[in-house]
Amino acid sequence: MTSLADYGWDHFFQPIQNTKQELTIGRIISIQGFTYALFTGQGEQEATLSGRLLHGASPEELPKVGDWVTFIDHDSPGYIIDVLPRRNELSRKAPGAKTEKQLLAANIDYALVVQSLDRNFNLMRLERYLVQLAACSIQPVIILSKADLIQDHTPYAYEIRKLQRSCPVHFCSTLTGVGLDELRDTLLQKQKTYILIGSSGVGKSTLLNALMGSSTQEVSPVSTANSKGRHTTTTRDLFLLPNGSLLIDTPGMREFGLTWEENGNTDSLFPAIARFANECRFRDCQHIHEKECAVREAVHRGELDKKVYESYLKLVREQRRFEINADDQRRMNKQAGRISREAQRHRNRYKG
Ligand SMILES: Nc1nc2c(ncn2[C@@H]2O[C@H](COP(=O)(O)OP(=O)(O)OP(=O)(O)O)[C@@H](O)[C@H]2O)c(=O)[nH]1
Ligand SMILES: [Mg+2]
Ligand SMILES: [Zn+2]
Repeated sequence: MTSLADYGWDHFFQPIQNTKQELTIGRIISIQGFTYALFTGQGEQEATLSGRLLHGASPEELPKVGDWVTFIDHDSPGYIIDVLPRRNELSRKAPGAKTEKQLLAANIDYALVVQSLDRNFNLMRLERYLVQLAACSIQPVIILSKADLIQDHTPYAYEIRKLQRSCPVHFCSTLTGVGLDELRDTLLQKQKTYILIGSSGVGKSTLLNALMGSSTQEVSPVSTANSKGRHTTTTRDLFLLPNGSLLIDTPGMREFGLTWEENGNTDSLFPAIARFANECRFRDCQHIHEKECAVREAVHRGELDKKVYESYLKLVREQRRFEINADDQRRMNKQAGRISREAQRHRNRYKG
């Protein structure tokens, strides 16, 4: 019998005490509209939202894949009552012009950032993923897929070293089987939750199927990495692998916008910058045009890659823009709330 622990339950998650009703605990494994598939310890079950969640919760508070929830299972489908406090949240800026945070999944131990070794490999896109993951407190593992397409791995490993991050880098191919045993037997741990992220066509679902040992997920019949727009996977789903680890497959992403809020920790999200930043003359150095900036000096000396430095400036600018827009948005929402409350009062007065 599969237990909650097999699905990643541990001492961090505490059921919210509720003496009135008998509540069951489950983990969200997939979402179709307002129907949620849960793993419960008694197997899989369907549930919908309780009225309180349906009408009172913000989009971020609604259950996401990976969430632990309490629910009432007297009826089928059951009713989800509460989302338990999350260990972390994987988010990005919602695609398009709007400044909104979109929550992709919850309670993730590691993100498998997949780039394929055709023309998909892009160091700066990789850095963007790694920065946002660090901001979400999720550890990354870099997966370079379709390793059968190249002869020599060393240039890729060399490029990634420029980011000066300590996360594992793993080459694999589902075609030749290279790297799969190591993934199964050493990298992916039992009862830990992993999420596959990356562009469409890099082979995320093919990799999931290889690890499952079955054709669980539909995969694109042709290699699509270079023809943008084919999105084979359309939902996020959590699977228990035969080796005991938990893996979420996701639709390919075109955009992975940053959403972190500045709280003085910017440099810590960029280890390549942080290495030198302590030596800057000014403690609040932005590393742009200040005198005696150790970061820029490191670029001149060739100890910090120029592209990595420039991507740092670009990502920080993007983050600032997000934060300013998010502030404006909050102010506007508050104002809109006030106006609609006043209008309501007005209407009530006339009614009464
Ligand atoms: N050469 C090669 N092709 C691969 C490998 N793995 C996957 N592919 C091909 O890449 C294509 C896309 O694979 P998918 O698994 O559907 O890609 P995905 O990342 O899940 O794409 P989305 O669901 O759209 O996000 C398929 O045609 C696979 O056959 C590999 O190791 N080597
Ligand atoms: Mg897929
Ligand atoms: Zn500096």
